[in-house]
Formats: sequence, C-alpha cells, structure tokens
Amino acid sequence: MAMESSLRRMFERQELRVHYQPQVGLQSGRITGLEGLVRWEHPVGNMIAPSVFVPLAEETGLIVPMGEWVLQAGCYQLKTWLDAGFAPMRLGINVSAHQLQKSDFAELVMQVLKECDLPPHYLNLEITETVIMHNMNEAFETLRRLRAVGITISIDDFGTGFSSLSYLKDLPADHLKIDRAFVQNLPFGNNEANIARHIIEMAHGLNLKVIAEGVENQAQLDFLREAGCDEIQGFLVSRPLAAEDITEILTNDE
Ligand code: G
Ligand code: G
Ligand code: NA
Ligand code: MN
Repeated sequence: MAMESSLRRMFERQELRVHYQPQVGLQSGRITGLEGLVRWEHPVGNMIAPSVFVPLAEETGLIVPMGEWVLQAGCYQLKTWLDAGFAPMRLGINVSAHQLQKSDFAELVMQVLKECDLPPHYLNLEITETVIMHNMNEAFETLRRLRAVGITISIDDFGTGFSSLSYLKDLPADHLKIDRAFVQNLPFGNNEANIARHIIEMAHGLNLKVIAEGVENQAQLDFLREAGCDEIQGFLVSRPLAAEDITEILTNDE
C-alpha cells in the first residue's frame, strides 16, 4: 500500500513532528502538563491526520519505532523548556499495546530519560484501559516498574473500552483521563453529568487525580470544577501546538 511505504520512509525524511496540548490545574489555573501528540508532515504539503496514520502504524508495528521517536523528541523538548526556566510540568506520552508488550519497554524508557537528563517524575505515560487489559498481568508488572522509579501513569480514554471495572482495584496508576465522550454534552444531559460526577468520585476514592479531556467551553469547565475534577485539557485552553507556539504560551503563563 502506497501510504504504508511512505509511512516507512517518514523517518529518513524527518517528517514526524510532535505537537503539545496543555493540561491546566483547576485549582491553580497553571499549566501542569503537556500531552505530546505525533504529527506527520507529509511532503505533499498537508498534515495527514493521526487518526489515519496512527492506526496504520499500529497494524504494521511501525508504532514501536514511531512511539520511541516521539518519547525521545518529547523528552528533549521538555528538558529544553525546563532548562529555559519555565515552571515544572509533566510530559504526557501515549503508549500503544505493541510498545507496552515489549519486555524491554521499561528499560528503554529509563534509557531515554537518562540520555535526555530528564528526572523520571516529569514523564507521564498515557495508556488506554484497552491496552492494559490486553495482557493485564504483564502490563501491571511493567507499570509498577515504571512507577517505582518515579514515572507517572495516566489511564487514557477512560470509559470507552470494553473492560470490566475490576482491574481498577489494583491499578498501578496516578491519573485517570475522562474521555471526551463524557465531557461533550456537559452540563446538559443527566446521564453524562451523572457519569462524569461518579467517575471523578470513584477516581478520587482510588487515589487517582482526574483530567477531563476535550473541554471546549466554559459551561463544561464550570461543571467539572464543581464536580471536583483536578485538571482539564481541550480546545478551551489550547489546541495541540508546535513547540515554538507552546514556548509563547509558557512565556505568557509566567
Ligand atoms: O491528535 P489527535 O488527532 O491528535 O490524535 C489522534 C489519535 O492518535 C489519538 O487517539 C491519540 O491518542 C493518538 N496519538 C497521537 N500521538 C500518538 C503517539 O505518539 N503514540 C500513540 N500510540 N498514539 C498517538
Ligand atoms: O486518544 P487521545 O485522548 O490521546 O486523543 C487526543 C485527541 O483529542 C487528539 O486528536 C486531539 O487533537 C483531540 N482533542 C484535544 N482536545 C480536544 C477538544 O477539545 N475537542 C475535540 N473534539 N478534540 C480534542
Ligand atoms: Na492520550
Ligand atoms: Mn484520551
């Protein structure tokens, strides 16, 4: 397939970029973290949507080197921001099933942190519940090793998988990200409002901080604040942006 071969060449051509989307604390109003999101700058000019090429990269296994590249580029970039004197914040990196399954995944992550001279507590790995459920015992073991050195874990897209809630009781994680499907219709729609409120309450009971995804308007923000949500991410704060544009936002956030 044509797209697959050009996907394979993207490394040599250096067509990958990382964009960053801020996460903001609802108490402090400050930026607490940035989620790195891969972008492919195809030579034909337009960016090809990650919703198109990420699934393809997962199918072909290319997600493994791609994910490693994003991790490395993101860690170097965060280190650059920290060295420039911006306030401490986390870097969120998405991890796919293929990556988490590799027996040397934890070592690889620690190696990258070492190369970048980035203390582990700055790194937050975002893992969907579907990926964790895929091979739960081994996934838990890997997550425990990562957390033992100070790396934090977020459960991404919470509520959209087909997993049972039973895995939550022993979950080695720090944050839970409410999927935007549950945020979209807030504060309207009794069901959404109730689900969101109860996810937050349950997460806090499990000692997890809650990040709401896909927050686009003030009414959603007000509801989430009232419900005790810890942090938000979404177009209301900012779209995912190139590093230069994030530098500008960080400068204004001082
Ligand atoms: O940015 P958005 O369109 O940006 O992303 C689309 C999808 O691609 C999301 O589900 C997001 O989690 C996923 N994605 C973006 N960047 C990465 C990445 O670096 N690794 C993995 N595994 N998924 C990513
Ligand atoms: O699967 P994951 O949660 O990593 O995906 C993040 C995706 O959500 C990216 O595609 C990103 O561009 C998108 N996104 C981020 N904020 C918003 C938002 O406020 N509204 C919508 N519709 N999408 C968002
Ligand atoms: Na994510
Ligand atoms: Mn998500």
